Amino acid sequence: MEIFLKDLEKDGLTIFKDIFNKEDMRSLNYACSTLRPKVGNVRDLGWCNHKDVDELEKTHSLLTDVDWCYHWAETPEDNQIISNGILPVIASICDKVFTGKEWGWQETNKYVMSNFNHDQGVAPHLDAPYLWPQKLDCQMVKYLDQGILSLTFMIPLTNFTIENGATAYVPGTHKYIWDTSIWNESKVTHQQFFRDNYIQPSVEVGGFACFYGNTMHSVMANKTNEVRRGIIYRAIRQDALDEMERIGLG
Ligand SMILES: O=C(O)CCC(=O)C(=O)O
Repeated sequence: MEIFLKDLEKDGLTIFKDIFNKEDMRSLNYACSTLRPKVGNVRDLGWCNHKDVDELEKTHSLLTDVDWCYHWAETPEDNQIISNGILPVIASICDKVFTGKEWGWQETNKYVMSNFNHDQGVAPHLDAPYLWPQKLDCQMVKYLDQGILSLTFMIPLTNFTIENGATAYVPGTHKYIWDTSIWNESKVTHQQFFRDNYIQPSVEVGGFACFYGNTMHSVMANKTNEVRRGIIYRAIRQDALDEMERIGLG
């Protein structure tokens, strides 16, 4: 565990191997393959929020008739593999990383992410509570106590490879404080910076990636015809969760 924590501190990212039962993960993948997409990117339509997806559903079967580049579905709440297998393991890592500080899961961001054959370019970003696309001037890192504000877990349900779009990261970017109020204006710079510096670690079923929310990362092209699927959970320090509640951020 200590070595993982050191990696996390140095790079903002660490990969755990052979933690979960592979058969469990494969059966979870099967169960998740029929979940209703909630939001995502559709070829020729672009990003669709939940209202757009509701509209699309009026005329299309979401799982069979829509040409997704990627979509996110809500993680099942009542799944034993998640509740008894995955959550206790990643919660114990949060207890270590947040060292005595209270934390909780971001309730609005427990997703199953399916990545289909596509090449939509990179979309480098930071996670909550470091970046709020709907409220770019909210920069909690600048006024809350110092220290880690969030930890994201990306748990593969299929092997994540360079070919099928394993998540990519820029190591060390958690050491910087970004001015998110100019995030949109800086998009082209971020994309170039990202393309010049990213790593794309493969993560096999049974393992998972764990990274600070302010480590720059991106969804990547899937050049295969297989679906790359994973579950994402995010832990957020309690004072940031309280602040989110106060401001009305999800
Ligand atoms: O699906 C991926 O590889 C990345 C997803 C992601 O970056 C996110 O949800 O913040």
